[in-house]
Amino acid sequence: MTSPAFPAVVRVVDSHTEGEPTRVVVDGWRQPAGSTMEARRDDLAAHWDHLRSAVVCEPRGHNAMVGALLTPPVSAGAAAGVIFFNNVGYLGMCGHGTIGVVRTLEHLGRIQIGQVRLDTPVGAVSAELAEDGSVTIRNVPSYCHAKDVAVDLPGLGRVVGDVAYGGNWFFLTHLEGMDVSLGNVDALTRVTLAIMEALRRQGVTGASGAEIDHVELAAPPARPDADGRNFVLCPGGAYDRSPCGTGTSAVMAALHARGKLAVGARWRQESVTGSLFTGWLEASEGQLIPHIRGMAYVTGEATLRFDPTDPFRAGFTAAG
Ligand code: PYC
Repeated sequence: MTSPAFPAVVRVVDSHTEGEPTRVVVDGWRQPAGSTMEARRDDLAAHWDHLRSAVVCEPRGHNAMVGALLTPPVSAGAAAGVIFFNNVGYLGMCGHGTIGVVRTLEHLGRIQIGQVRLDTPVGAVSAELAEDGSVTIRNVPSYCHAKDVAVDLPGLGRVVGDVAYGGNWFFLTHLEGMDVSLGNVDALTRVTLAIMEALRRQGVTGASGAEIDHVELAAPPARPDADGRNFVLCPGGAYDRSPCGTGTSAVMAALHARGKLAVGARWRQESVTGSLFTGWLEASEGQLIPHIRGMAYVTGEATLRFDPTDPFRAGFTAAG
């Protein structure tokens, strides 16, 4: 067996968006082949998956780290393409990651205050970087696919929730009396993993059989300036430290489908860490376009090395 190829070094810029980390690859990683972002993501998965795990998993990263590979754009007017990935695979879109990418591009001097468009495997997203450093993303169209879907958890009983799309597929539910706080993340992780397994066992999917790979629990807010608090389990078993951009998009689409959130009305989503995104829906050509506003902060720049004698140079994760 030939060992996988590694570049000499990969340069990254780290940031966090309302608590959730993003590691943007800015140099060193050979560009994936393909003329669409989907084809490029598939090329990465087929030929460079060892680099995905090397960059975001231990010992260089950890299970909650989301990576973002910048590529040349595929559509006119876009500043760059971006492929998001995590400890187990690839994300269609990533809201907190997009906010992190925008702040990183500003940090690198590649963009200024104002509008920027990025291509992703699930479509183009635009973002506005404001003077105060906040970033507002205009996400891909979102919708509620199915309401009141029941899943049975062994030993825990029946859980009912909505299946909604916000750039990734979500099962949105709440568990009466569940403490949605940082002190309870082990129990929250256990129960949301059980829900994820039950969805798979019972064949509950998004549109066209798409896998539901995020589970979101809603709870009353702890902050006086928030409308709801959440706990979001991501693919790979880590929880989102931010309020989750694609999750907030899915929640707003589901609330709208229930007549509980009007187009344009603000939805202030608090995370399990107490951070906040502000979102709203725009109606455009029969579709609901979520807008999500939050803050990201650059936390570091690093040059990653891949010693050929290192047995862990491709990274490792307990999740995969
Ligand atoms: O902000 O959309 C998001 C996200 C997805 C997974 C982690 N963060």
